[in-house]
Amino acid sequence: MAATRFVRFSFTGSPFEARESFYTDLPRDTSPSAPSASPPPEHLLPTPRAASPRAVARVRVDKLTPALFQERCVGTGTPVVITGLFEKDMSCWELANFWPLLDEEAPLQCRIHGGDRFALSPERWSGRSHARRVVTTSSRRYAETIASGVAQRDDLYVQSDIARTRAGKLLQPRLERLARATGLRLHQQYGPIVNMWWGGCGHTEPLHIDVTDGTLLQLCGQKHVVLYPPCCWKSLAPFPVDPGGMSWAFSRAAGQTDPPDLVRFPGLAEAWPLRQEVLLREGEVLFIPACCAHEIRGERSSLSSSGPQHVLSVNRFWRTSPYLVHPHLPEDALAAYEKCLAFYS
Ligand SMILES: O=C(O)CCC(=O)C(=O)O
Repeated sequence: MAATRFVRFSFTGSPFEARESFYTDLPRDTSPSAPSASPPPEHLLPTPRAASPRAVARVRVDKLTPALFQERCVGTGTPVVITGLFEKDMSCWELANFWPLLDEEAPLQCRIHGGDRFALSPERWSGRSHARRVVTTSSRRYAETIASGVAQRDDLYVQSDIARTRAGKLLQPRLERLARATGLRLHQQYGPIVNMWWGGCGHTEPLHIDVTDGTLLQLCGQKHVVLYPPCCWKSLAPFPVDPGGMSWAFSRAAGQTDPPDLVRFPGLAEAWPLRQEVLLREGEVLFIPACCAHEIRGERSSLSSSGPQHVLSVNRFWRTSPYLVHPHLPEDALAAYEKCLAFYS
């Protein structure tokens, strides 16, 4: 979800220069669990007419240094999957073990999208949401709707800051380690947020950007993620700035499949060949750079038993230089960002 609360940061110095993607000398994850099909680094360089989406590189957390990460990933707007942050046993994040780690009675806002692909139909959205409506629930009741299959049937989704819960406290040391390894710094307004994304299998968060760097930690189930380099955002049909309408951080070209609709979205002719795809597995972390558009579908994990399964992740938005955001926003969004959001970088 797009970050919406930021403070102003004034622009000084020279305009930001366009960034190029590269992976060349990131130390790659060569552990036995790393996917053996990863193409060699030179295949990951941008190939504007590539027929199939490019892969996202994987790197072990213990191979990272802040200088390397800042130069190769933050500075270039390059997503990467970070492995090795969690131990192998992820059972505490399974549905039955997880929901009691939240405050049982604390209200959670649950979005009801509807099982008719409403969340992927921007032409049907009205107002400021891609959900039909929002209801209040609790972790216990929501876990029941997942276990009964209702959450999947009606495409329900919960997003909430769980930093103060037992689950959030369990995750803080991992997030601190991630910060030490990457040099990512706490966002001045969000602070140590632990932003939970919780649903049944099959929900898709439609194509959008965040104006901060983000890290998505996959705790249960897996996520299929499509990403576009930050330079593509203007070609991806972003919503215009409209105080009563959908956020300008979302795209009208959500839910595209191959081949994309180039008649309605001619900008996709440029952007589509530059997209990347990754299946984010349990225990992995995806670094999503600011302005890197992403669409994320939750899926059942192939490792799990046949019982009810939920898809659970948390993300954190990090402090981000406006210089990394500025070149990628359309004019109207840039004015809105400067007015109220860049303050909070
Ligand atoms: O996992 C999701 O459903 C959305 C996550 C997201 O948009 C993000 O991490 O920025």
